[in-house]
Amino acid sequence: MTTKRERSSSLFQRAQKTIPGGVNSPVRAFRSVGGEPVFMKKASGTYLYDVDGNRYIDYIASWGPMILGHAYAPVVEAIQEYAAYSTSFGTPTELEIDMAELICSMVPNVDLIRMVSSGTEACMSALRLARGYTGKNKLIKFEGNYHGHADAFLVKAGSGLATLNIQTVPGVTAGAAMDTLTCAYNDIAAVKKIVAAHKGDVAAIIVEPVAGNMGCILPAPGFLESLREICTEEGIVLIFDEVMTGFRLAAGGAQEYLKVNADLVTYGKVIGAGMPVGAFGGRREIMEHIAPLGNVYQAGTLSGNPIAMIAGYTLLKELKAKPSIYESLAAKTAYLKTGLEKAIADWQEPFVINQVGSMISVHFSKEPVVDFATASAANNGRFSRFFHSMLDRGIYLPPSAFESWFLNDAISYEDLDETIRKCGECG
Ligand code: KE4
Repeated sequence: MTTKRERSSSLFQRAQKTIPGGVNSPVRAFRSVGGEPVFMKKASGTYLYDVDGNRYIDYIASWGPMILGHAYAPVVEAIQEYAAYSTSFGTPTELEIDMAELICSMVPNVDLIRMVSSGTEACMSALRLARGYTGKNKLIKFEGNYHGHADAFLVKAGSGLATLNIQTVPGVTAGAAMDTLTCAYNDIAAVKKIVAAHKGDVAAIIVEPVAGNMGCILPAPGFLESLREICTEEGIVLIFDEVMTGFRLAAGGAQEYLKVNADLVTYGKVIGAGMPVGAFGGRREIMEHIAPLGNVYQAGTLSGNPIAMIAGYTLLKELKAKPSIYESLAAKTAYLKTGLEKAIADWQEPFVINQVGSMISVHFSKEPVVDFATASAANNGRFSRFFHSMLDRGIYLPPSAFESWFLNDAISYEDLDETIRKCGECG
């Protein structure tokens, strides 16, 4: 079965003449699954519509933001209204206070929060703050975790680097990488060993509390709690990178869902409702080191942009007002998992499905997928064939085995049944 995508194909040829690889972010390029990326024209609810008029049930949700579905009316109307007041001032606005107060009312353990324009900026700034606050240099991150493309994080990172199998990134100097130490995700013994080997030098441990950049991988029981203990004992800043999990696993994100508090938390994706927004926040005693209060400099022309603020604020208010959305999303995702397990079991091929809340991923692996090594050892060529079989049937999955799928609450059980039925055809 093939779906006609001639206009997408011609746009991709044209795009490559002026945009590196024809895309503005590498994971969109289909490099690991093969074939040509699909150019979308519009989307509504849970459906994407490409430039050739094909409809897809969406399991990428713009890599997370579109948690209530595309073209969500209250968000669209708010953007339309506020765009008429100007799209940026370069001055403080009341909207930024409203947004900060709303976030601080939703998430635990954040006294002060600074808005930025991407998850990368949020994580980069949080790391600089942790180093400035502690006066220490080393960072511990986990293989397969992705915290955006700032130099310090491009060491054994997930997402596009795993997808493209980029081991070392040209342009990241030895100086930039030398302070980044890595451990396997879920390997707390390795963390203890590396902390002991660098006693007194570790400024921060940054972790995806639920990993979403090597597929969806859950923290092992006690993993996050042990990180918390180690950081408290050693005076290390624990940073939860909640760019994916924030406002997705629960209104209070992973800190609420998993009941472990970090010292700093970064946000992105859902917080902007599809507009460019990131944020980092945490306890006052740490955040007070950020300029202009302190000397840890961080800035941004469009940080707190009014259109981005009203979009994110409108969406977060909906999520705060209706926490039942999270039960609905988790139930739909669990239903999908059960259906996919039944459908794929008939193929007589090894596979595992990881799922937590509205994050899920399928791995053609004989063993549990619990870290980057087991995610990499899976039959990811089989995933590529699965991806295209589903795409040709109108189901849009993330174009990489190293990504989590994301459900939006506009999806119906009929859509889920259609997805499960079509998965059964892909064996
Ligand atoms: P951005 O700079 O892309 O807004 O956020 C970086 C980031 C930070 N932390 C986590 C946990 C993230 O997942 C991300 C970005 N995620 C990828 C998808 N896995 C974004 C997609 C892309 O690179 O185009």
